[in-house]
Amino acid sequence: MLRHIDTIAALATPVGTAAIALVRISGPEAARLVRDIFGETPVARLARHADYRDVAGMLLDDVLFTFFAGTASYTGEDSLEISCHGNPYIAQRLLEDLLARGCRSAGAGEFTQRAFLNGQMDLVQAEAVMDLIQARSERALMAANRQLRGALGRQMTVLIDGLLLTLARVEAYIDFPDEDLPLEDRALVAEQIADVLRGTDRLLATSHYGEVLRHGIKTVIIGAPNAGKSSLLNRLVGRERAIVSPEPGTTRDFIEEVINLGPHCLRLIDTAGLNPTPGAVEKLGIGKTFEIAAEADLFVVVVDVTSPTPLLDKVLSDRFTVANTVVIFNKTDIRSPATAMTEEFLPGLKATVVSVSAKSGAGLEALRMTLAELAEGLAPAMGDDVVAINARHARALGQARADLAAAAQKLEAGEAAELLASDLRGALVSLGEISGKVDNERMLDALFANFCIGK
Ligand SMILES: Nc1nc2c(ncn2[C@@H]2O[C@H](COP(=O)(O)OP(=O)(O)O)[C@@H](O)[C@H]2O)c(=O)[nH]1
Ligand SMILES: [Mg+2]
Repeated sequence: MLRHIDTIAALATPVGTAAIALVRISGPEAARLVRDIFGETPVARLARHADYRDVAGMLLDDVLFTFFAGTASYTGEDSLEISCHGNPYIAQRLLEDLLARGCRSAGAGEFTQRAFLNGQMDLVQAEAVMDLIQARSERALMAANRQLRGALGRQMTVLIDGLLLTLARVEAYIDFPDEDLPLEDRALVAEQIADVLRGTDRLLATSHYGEVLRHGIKTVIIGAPNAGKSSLLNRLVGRERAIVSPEPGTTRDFIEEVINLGPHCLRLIDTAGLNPTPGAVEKLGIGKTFEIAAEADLFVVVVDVTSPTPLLDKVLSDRFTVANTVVIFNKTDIRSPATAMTEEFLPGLKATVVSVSAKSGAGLEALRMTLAELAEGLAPAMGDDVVAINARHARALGQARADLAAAAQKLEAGEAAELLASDLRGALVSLGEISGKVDNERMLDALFANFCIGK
């Protein structure tokens, strides 16, 4: 086990927003600090009520502290948690006092980094902690909890074990250069490699959903100028977020807001209206609309029923499907939509149509339900052990995939076992990086730097 010689301290709660603040300390000096500050012999996992006096003897606060011994702590080393009153000034004074007593300020994610380095969790679980802190929807929370409890780790173990078995079989022939891999072994190895490839692909296929869970479902609101896109965004967000104006072309920049619908989190993006004869600034906005639409998960197409809508550009409408698009007939407080309207404006599109009035709020609930259903459809059907990988996992899996494919090809071409083994070993290294069998210190530092201070 790695030993950290310094003891770190940090505030683990948001400053100034809570009644109680938690100051966290981890490292070899934790037990001494209990004795020095509170004059008590540390007893593990026992909450103690005490006065906090600084080194100069000044009474700072009335606190609750808990000591955690050795591996029975989050970080895997002696730790101390002090709950003080949630006054940023008090918390600051406590932290300053702890520094005066020999602690050092913790870096971002340093507690979790220590937990990882001390073997309390693997890298995938450490990332799950970050996902938990940042989860904005029930689905994201569920996925993070599953990952924290080892769901992805288990699937990685299956892949790695399969690959180790294959490698062992191939390596057995390396020492006998005269002997080729016998035909029956060849078939078996080919089958095993294909198996690992399938597993790798299954995980890689969750990458986009992972993105959706971590950052929200990218939902773009598009339509002609003045169709009521900004009004609709405001309705869905529940406040006046975007400027609404009778003057067409008001929204030139992009307004992004996060909303929750049932267990889902949507990132709503209000775009510049698709004006067929735009001015210069408007043109820039429209270009950006196309860029955003190219990566969108869901489309909300707004049609103003009171005025003819220009046909949407084919580049856009080609991306619309029943599964990703809802067509809104807006301003129904003024006029009822003609039934032939969708066919007229979006020929051939079989998407759900919802009539609303962004002005009165009529139809908004139906729209929310439709959006929630579309969001539900984005989740991969994977049963209980659903995992959703992140960008780092996807990179490593992609590398492993390339090595595995190369190995399969070499096997097919009858190349030497040694060359085959080298590819398989490469794949093994890449898969190992996911749970953290890595010696790349810089990569680890970068990863934990994404955490917040105190975690
Ligand atoms: N009567 C009525 N007016 C609406 C409705 N939705 C939007 N408007 C009006 O239409 C104009 C353009 O709305 P806005 O949301 O800025 O449209 P955008 O250009 O598509 O973002 C504004 O004057 C809104 O008040 C609606 O449902 N009913
Ligand atoms: Mg607008």
